[in-house]
Amino acid sequence: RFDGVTMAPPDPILGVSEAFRADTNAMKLNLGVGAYRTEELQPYVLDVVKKAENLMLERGDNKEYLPIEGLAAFNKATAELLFGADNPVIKQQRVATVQGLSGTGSLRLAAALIERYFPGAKVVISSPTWGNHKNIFNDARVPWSEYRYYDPKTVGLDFEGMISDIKAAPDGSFVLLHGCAHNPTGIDPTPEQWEKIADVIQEKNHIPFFDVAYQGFASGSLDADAASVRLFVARDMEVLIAQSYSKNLGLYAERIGAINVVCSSADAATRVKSQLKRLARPMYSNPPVHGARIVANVVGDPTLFNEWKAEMEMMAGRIKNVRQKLFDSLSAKDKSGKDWSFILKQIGMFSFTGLNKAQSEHMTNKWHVYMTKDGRISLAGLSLAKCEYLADAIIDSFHN
Ligand code: PLP
Ligand code: TYF
Repeated sequence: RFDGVTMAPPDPILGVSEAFRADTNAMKLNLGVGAYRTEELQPYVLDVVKKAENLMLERGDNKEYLPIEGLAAFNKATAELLFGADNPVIKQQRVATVQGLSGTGSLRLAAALIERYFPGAKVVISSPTWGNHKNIFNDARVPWSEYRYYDPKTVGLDFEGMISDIKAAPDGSFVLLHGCAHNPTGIDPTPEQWEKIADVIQEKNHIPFFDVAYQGFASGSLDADAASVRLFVARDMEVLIAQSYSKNLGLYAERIGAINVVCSSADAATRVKSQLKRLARPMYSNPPVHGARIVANVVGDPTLFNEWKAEMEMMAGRIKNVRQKLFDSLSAKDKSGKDWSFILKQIGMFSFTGLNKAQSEHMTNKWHVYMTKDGRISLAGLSLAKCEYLADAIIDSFHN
């Protein structure tokens, strides 16, 4: 009976927030979870979100069930944001788009599709990757293995390793790629490297599977951050893409995202969509409406859309400023001659510091700086005012 149930380990990312909440020290700093904070380190609700919510109240929108595939206006908007409204795949109706429970739920639905229609097919994921990827494929019973990605020696991309591991994967594997702002490393391939990755994936008959959790949040430009996905789509490949609005619209708790499957014909897209709906029905039946309406309203209204872009630039800009200040503080304080420029090369919400587990623990135990044990820090949870303190803590972690 339930007596026999064993204790589950805490989540390596969300467990950090739990430990942070329990710490009473005034200097404590939560750089664990990837969630945007203001310079005052407070959560931030975007103005455009509040405006969209006001519109929804004024209109008296109801709470009826959505169709299984989600809100039509959202599905249209989300595909257009991802591919660009003029993309031929949209005109040719070759994309099956289904609203999902944010990025995680959309990935999980895609995993269920792979398990059912590609039995035995493997997903290859980067080493390292967002920790939840492994949980998702394990629970969906989809076999996975890793390809090399991060090179600790250069604190950069192990491009040769990546290419040779993707080549070595069985033909027809799914290759999981982060669309932009790779989590946790903050290291993305260059446009030339993306082309070579696409070459190998095509050669091997693999299927690219994108996780797009940071569109617009990495560079501040929605189009630039979708360039990797669009490059594959332009090659007429079949592509799988999971999207999330947690970060770029700050809708973390609304659970809004989508799964898109680019197919070779409109007919195939219709069939794939029918199967995605069939998978969703017994899992959660239909998705929540609130976040979908917010996205549809923001993207569908030119004024709100422009305001959103400005707020995204503001958020991305604040993170860049903090990144610069942390680099400056470390370079000024550190007498060891270590080159900290990798911090400036990384993009997105995180910095992969190269600190090991013992150093991460020292940061937490002595300095009350909470971070994941892999050495990742969320710069979105850092303020300019706290950069010097963090630099002192990081340098101190090398002397213990
Ligand atoms: N994928 C990556 C790489 C992420 O970093 C995240 C969130 O941190 C997600 C997916 C999913 O987040 P959510 O389920 O909130 O959309
Ligand atoms: O910080 C990260 O990498 C994410 C954050 O349901 C997160 O793990 C937290 C909760 C959740 C999805 C993502």
